[in-house]
Amino acid sequence: MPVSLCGTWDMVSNVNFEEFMIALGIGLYTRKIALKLKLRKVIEQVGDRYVVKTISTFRNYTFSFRVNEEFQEFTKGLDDRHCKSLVDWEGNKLMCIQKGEKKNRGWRHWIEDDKLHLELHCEDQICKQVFKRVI
Ligand code: YOG
Repeated sequence: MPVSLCGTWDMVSNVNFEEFMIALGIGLYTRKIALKLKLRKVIEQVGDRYVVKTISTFRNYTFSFRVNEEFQEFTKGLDDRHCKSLVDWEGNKLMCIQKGEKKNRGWRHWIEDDKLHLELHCEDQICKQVFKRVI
């Protein structure tokens, strides 16, 4: 059983976020706002269902899933696209494939050095975010 991702986590670094947003087709004005945000992740697990909340002063995004069960995801307030999303463990990494209009889209979460790591990818861009535990 991999180490738990559950908890409240605050962003400490965000590398290549702008290029990732460009790959998603996010407009300039929204990108400028988004780049200044310090995101918070709240990850909860109830039974085999996970809830991942991404929280900011600008917008929030909540995604809920069961591991290894395909879901319809609507990325409301992000790029507003519909995807067929599948989350599964890949060793110690929780990984999501988001099938839809954008090629090679998805993310990976894992714990390393007591930090929560997130790699978001879309087309040829990878954004790397690191979060530290709150409390
Ligand atoms: O997380 O899907 O943890 O769902 C990436 C934003 C900015 C909106 C954050 C508000 C992608 C404008 C969510 C951001 C850029 C920019 C706070 C990543 C799109 C639009 C909500 C994500 C996964 C993994 C869980």
